This record gives sequence, structure tokens and C-alpha cells, in this order.
Amino acid sequence: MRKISILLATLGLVVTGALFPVASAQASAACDTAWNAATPGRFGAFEDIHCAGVLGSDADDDPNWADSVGSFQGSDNDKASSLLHKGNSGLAVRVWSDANYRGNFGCITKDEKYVSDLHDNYLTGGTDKFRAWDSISSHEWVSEAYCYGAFLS
Ligand SMILES: [Ca+2]
Ligand SMILES: [Ca+2]
Ligand SMILES: [Ca+2]
Repeated sequence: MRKISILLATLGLVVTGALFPVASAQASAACDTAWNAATPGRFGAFEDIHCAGVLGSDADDDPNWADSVGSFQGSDNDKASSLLHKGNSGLAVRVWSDANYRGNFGCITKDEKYVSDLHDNYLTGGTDKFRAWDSISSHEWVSEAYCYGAFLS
């Protein structure tokens, strides 16, 4: 009888695990695939949700997604609807609603790996909050302390 109880308990754990798969990180099979394929050390942004429609990727900072230099240019501005983080350094990527690291900000951490739908998020860093989708205009790598609790998920 005791053996059966243990067996049932084990089965219970398996079922529970299947019902609640990594609820914290908005699991997305498409973003998992994109993350696995991404070059290590890079941050990436996508025009659509679920890591579809690559806008660009960057191992460095880009202070202006609307200009004609760097990894993000011109029409990339105010387009991102999902993000990917495959950094190695442990730094977070802080994204801003305006160019030159101004406006409102939010961060994606290394542990988060990706944000599959920015429509669920706001850039809460700064004096107010601003929508996270179709608004990003600059990004930079910073230690998590400089995110001041404004984390995207
Ligand atoms: Ca740029
Ligand atoms: Ca978009
Ligand atoms: Ca913007």
C-alpha cells in the first residue's frame, strides 16, 4: 500500500508539472526556437509577437533605432513586439521609449530569455509608464541594479 501511495504521489507531481509549464516566463515555442538559434552574446528584437519578423540583433548598445547606423535603423523604430536576450555577461538589456536612452524604460534579464509579447508589458521605469509594444527607440546593456525594478516579463 505504501508503494502505491508513493507511486501516486509521483504521478501527481508529473501531472502538476504538465499543467503548469514555466508559468512565469510566458512560454513560447517559437521564441524557444529563436533563442536556441540566436548567436550567443546578442540581444534581438522582432516586429511581431512570438519572435517573428527579425528587426535586428546586437551585442552592443544602440542609442537610436531610427537613424542609419548601428544594428537598428530607420523603420526598426517603434516596431518591436517581442524581444530576445541571449547575453553571456549577466547584464540586462534596458530598452527605452525614446532615442538616446530617454523617455520610459524596461529591462529584459538574462534569466528571462525572451519577452514573447510586449503587449502585456509597460515600460514602468521613469517618471510615468509607457506602452512597451511598438515604442522602443534605443537599448543598452546594464547591470540589473540600473533597471530599478522595471522588468519586462
Ligand atoms: Ca541605430
Ligand atoms: Ca510590432
Ligand atoms: Ca519610441
